[in-house]
Amino acid sequence: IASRAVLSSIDLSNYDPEQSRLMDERCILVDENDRALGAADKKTCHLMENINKGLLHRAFSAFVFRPSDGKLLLQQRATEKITFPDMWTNTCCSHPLDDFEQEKVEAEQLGVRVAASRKLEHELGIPPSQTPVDQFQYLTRIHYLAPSDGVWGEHEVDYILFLTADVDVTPNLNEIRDHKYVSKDELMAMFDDPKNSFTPWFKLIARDFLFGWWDELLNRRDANGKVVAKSL
Ligand code: DMA
Ligand code: MN
Repeated sequence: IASRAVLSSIDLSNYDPEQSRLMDERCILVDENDRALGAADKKTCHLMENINKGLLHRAFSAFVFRPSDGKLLLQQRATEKITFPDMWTNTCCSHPLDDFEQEKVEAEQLGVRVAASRKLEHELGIPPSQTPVDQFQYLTRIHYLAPSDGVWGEHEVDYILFLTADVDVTPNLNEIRDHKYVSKDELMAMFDDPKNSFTPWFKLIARDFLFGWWDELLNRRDANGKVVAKSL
């Protein structure tokens, strides 16, 4: 598959320079069974031209819940993002990179956990000490394809990771415009308001996994009423 990907002539100079630079990161290419096949730069992986030929890469979607009230931390993607700008989405999404040995480790989903901790710091400024890799609860992996605009899109095997933790947020404004904590009802109201737009993967994961899991999470509290994180 990788050999058929085009080295595209798409010019990134009209995009934000930092986001253009990040297009040089190297994603892990996988087959439909999530078997690693090699690597390709993020730009190549996210061009619909290549996605339409079957190019698929590994990703994660992290969801951080606040222990005191079980609210979910959302982010609104920055206008500078090349794919899916300005959309509301789960706490943090990105890719384990071929650039880092640790992020290629598949046992216990270590690679995606390490990548999640790294990107929670990069995008939201959350100290890695607040996102220990063994605290993430791995739910499942989903294979999905979603166009962003005519040129860009996503085609991923996406690992869903939940974390219940108190975190200190210092937004990286090149990555996120806004962030907020929402309850399940508040999120449903956001979904119902046509003024808001959401990433396709967040809508999908919310529908299929999040809402059911959220009820269970809220039922697991300690003697002080704090939400308790437990393995599934
Ligand atoms: C990519 O997210 C990953 C998923 C699951 C869609 P992203 O576009 O936020 O990643 P990055 O910020 O690293 O480009
Ligand atoms: Mn991707």
